[in-house]
Amino acid sequence: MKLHPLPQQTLVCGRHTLDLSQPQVMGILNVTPDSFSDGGQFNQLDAALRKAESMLNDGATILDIGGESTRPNATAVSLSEELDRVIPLVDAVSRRFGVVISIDTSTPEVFAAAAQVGATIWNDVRALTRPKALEVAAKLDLPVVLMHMRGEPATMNDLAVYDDVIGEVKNELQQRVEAALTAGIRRENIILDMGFGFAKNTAQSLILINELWQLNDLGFPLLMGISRKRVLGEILGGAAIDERLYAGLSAALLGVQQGVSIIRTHDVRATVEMLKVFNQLPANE
Ligand code: 7PJ
Repeated sequence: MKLHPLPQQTLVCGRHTLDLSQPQVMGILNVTPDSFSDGGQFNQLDAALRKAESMLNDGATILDIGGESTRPNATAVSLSEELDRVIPLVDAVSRRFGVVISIDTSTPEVFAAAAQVGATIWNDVRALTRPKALEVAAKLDLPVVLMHMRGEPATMNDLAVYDDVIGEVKNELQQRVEAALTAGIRRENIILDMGFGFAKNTAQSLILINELWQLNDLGFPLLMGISRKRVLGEILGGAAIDERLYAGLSAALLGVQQGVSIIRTHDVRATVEMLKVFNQLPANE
């Protein structure tokens, strides 16, 4: 049961091509100081590389590397700090593994430097709104993920006011698409994301889960990131982060049934197994 046809079957990411005729799994590789907190720089890089390898063995085809926390109360990282966290890891992953690397950043200097050492997707929760972001993305000519958010992580929760969640998310994404196209970003390079956890409360997230198929009207591949997020904890009546796996898989399955092409997740193996059920349905083979 695939409810929606895809706008495009492949995504060219520099020297790699992703097949979007079946949903792809993007494994999350965070390098914020709290993610691998067992000591010195080498240990951190080594731990991150082992994590990368295990996610690839589990079936991830994209690794999403991020050095900036977007939690509502997170402290901002400086450019040099973000570069120090991200670039050595991108370089090492790119040399060691033939995988598509996306960078979760809003800072054009960070993505440009990462692209130099092998990153090929720019994943931006701020949808290329920072100065020079559109221009740099157009010049690099690599895929970009434009995610829906309102305001900044520090203010976004106050902006979670909608008359029509899906309609407004769709319109606001469409505005970012237009900005991107105007800046010279090619249509084939655009991926859209409804932005779970960013300026949406639980009730609004449930409406989004139910109606995200409507975003296919925009004509771009969709990415969904709901793994371990607070909304799942709230749906479950107060589940801790490590108790949200099954709820996250359920939401992701509802997403792929409605046309989502890329699932961003911490739990690669479980997600890949879940997708085997979906992929082996006669209509999806
Ligand atoms: C997302 C993201 C998401 C995209 C984060 C977390 C918060 N990028 N980066 N979509 N979330 N494209 O993983 O809990 O939903 S950071």
